[in-house]
Amino acid sequence: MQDKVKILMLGERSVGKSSLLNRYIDDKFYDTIQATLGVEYKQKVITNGESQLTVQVWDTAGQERFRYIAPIYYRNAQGVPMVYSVVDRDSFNQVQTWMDYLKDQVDNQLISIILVANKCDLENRHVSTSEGQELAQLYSVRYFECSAKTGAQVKEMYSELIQQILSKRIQNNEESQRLRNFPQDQVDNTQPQKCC
Ligand SMILES: Nc1nc2c(ncn2[C@@H]2O[C@H](COP(=O)(O)OP(=O)(O)OP(=O)(O)O)[C@@H](O)[C@H]2O)c(=O)[nH]1
Ligand SMILES: [Mg+2]
Repeated sequence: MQDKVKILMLGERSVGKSSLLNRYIDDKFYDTIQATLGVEYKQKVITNGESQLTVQVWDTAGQERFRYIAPIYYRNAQGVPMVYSVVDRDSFNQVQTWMDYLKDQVDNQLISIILVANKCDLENRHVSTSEGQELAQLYSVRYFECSAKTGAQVKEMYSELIQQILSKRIQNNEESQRLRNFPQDQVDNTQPQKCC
């Protein structure tokens, strides 16, 4: 059976979620692209060491009117590029809302998140590198500056996310294995002792 990871693109409208996905999956960029309506996905198979991995990237709509469709698609998501645009201050300010929303839908321990500053090819920046780095530190996540247009750091960002997902999966498997192997008498010892 082929192994699979599920990635979910999140962030405000027009920040370039679909464009990052298109760059990663098809290595294409479009100056004119339709806003995403609802949810759709694309996937590709990559070689990971000796095994093959299907990377499924789900794309969501940033427009507010679609926001409440998405939660069922959040389920089983293992990684999220949380995207804002460096030329759109509001999209940066809205990251907090998206993070809160995500945390309401998924188990924090099971999901890997990367903060993505997109459209870095543009010169009229409204959000600086240090502001992005500080926000990433606040959430304890990695920070990438990307451009879907030039392709800068796009592959690297997805690769880092996939590595984080796979490491987390190993950690969680080891943890559940450890708990399964934990001797019953030791489990009982953790119960509070009655004094009388
Ligand atoms: N210069 C530049 N333009 C970009 C970049 N990424 C996306 N764009 C442009 O920004 C616009 C919006 O891109 P989309 O990929 O549709 O944004 P989205 O986040 O998917 O938007 P919704 O589907 O509405 O949520 C399009 O005109 C893209 O061509 C980038 O890295 N650099
Ligand atoms: Mg889109």
